[in-house]
Amino acid sequence: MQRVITYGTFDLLHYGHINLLKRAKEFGDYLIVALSTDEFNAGKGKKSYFPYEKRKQLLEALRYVDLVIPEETWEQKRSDVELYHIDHFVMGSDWKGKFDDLSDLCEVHYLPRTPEISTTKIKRDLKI
Ligand code: C2G
Repeated sequence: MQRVITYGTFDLLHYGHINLLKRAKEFGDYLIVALSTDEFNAGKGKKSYFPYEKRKQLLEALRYVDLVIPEETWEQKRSDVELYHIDHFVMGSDWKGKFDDLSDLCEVHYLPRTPEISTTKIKRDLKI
């Protein structure tokens, strides 16, 4: 049983997110998504359109996702990897290099982002 984890806000869920989650799941058998809470997002200077519970509901409906846990701090990744016995840590390439310190605990993978789509672009195009 290979266990995978990834982190993010996943607001206005779109095909870039789905592509990431699909590829993350391909590293193993069980995918955990650590979903940024509204409070954590405020710390990132982000205000999501959907609140945490709605973003969680959307992710839990996806075939690739086995468990959604809250992401409340930047520092929780190491303890998450240990607590959930993670074998693969996966993030999009915009985070390349940022989490290499976890490579003593698990394999760290940065996957190419899906070009030309982002939550910011959706909001901009819809002017919300
Ligand atoms: N992503 C992608 N392609 C896109 C948009 C997003 O591959 N077109 C990926 C990002 O690289 C990230 C994941 O989808 O791995 C979630 O993206 P966000 O919700 O924007 O997450 P972010 O704000 O980067 O938060 O502690 C880590 C942070 O919580 C990550």
